[in-house]
Amino acid sequence: MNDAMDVGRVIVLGYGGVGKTSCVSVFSTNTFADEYDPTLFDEVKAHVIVDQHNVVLTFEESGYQEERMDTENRYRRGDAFMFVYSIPSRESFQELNTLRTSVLAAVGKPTVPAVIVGNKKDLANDPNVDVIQADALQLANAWHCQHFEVSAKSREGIQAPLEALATKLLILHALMQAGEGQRSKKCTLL
Ligand SMILES: Nc1nc2c(ncn2[C@@H]2O[C@H](COP(=O)(O)OP(=O)(O)O)[C@@H](O)[C@H]2O)c(=O)[nH]1
Ligand SMILES: [Mg+2]
Repeated sequence: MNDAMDVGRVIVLGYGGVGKTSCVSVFSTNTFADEYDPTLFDEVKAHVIVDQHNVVLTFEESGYQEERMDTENRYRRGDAFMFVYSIPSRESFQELNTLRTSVLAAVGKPTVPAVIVGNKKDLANDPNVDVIQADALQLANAWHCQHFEVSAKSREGIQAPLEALATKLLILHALMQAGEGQRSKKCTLL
């Protein structure tokens, strides 16, 4: 197996308690804790194989308890964004638009590479389930990104957003390297 290729950094956003830490913990070490620890995790690396490439992604969790400047700097470090809501919480879903608007304002771009993840699918049969898939698909359509429903707890569907992010970043990484190659070729020619 070739050495792992570091393809970039994913910022994980969403309401407190939706399962940001849990999803990344499953991505990274396939571990899940029932206890809720509201502190943000430090950066976490996850390995995945896409297209026979051994890829490593770095995840960073964004939360509400940090200063605005810290949050903005965090957003600017991101190569891609994972927006997480909890399927049983309409409020956590509605929050995503506000979060994306803050990201776009911080990075000063009209769009960013992103995925939307609805977590806690294992609770989708609860009578108080609130986010229907059609609404989430509509949002993903508006943002031109992929949407996944997962359960960090049962692991259902959890690999798909990781692979989608890795594929996206691998392509961006390759494009960037090709761009740099072109530039350095021009330099030597000049
Ligand atoms: N039932 C269920 N609980 C989950 C799932 N993912 C996370 N949790 C629980 O939800 C709580 C908050 O999760 P956490 O990852 O810390 O949320 P964060 O604040 O977004 O990082 C914890 O008690 C987790 O055990 C899931 O897929 N299903
Ligand atoms: Mg957390």
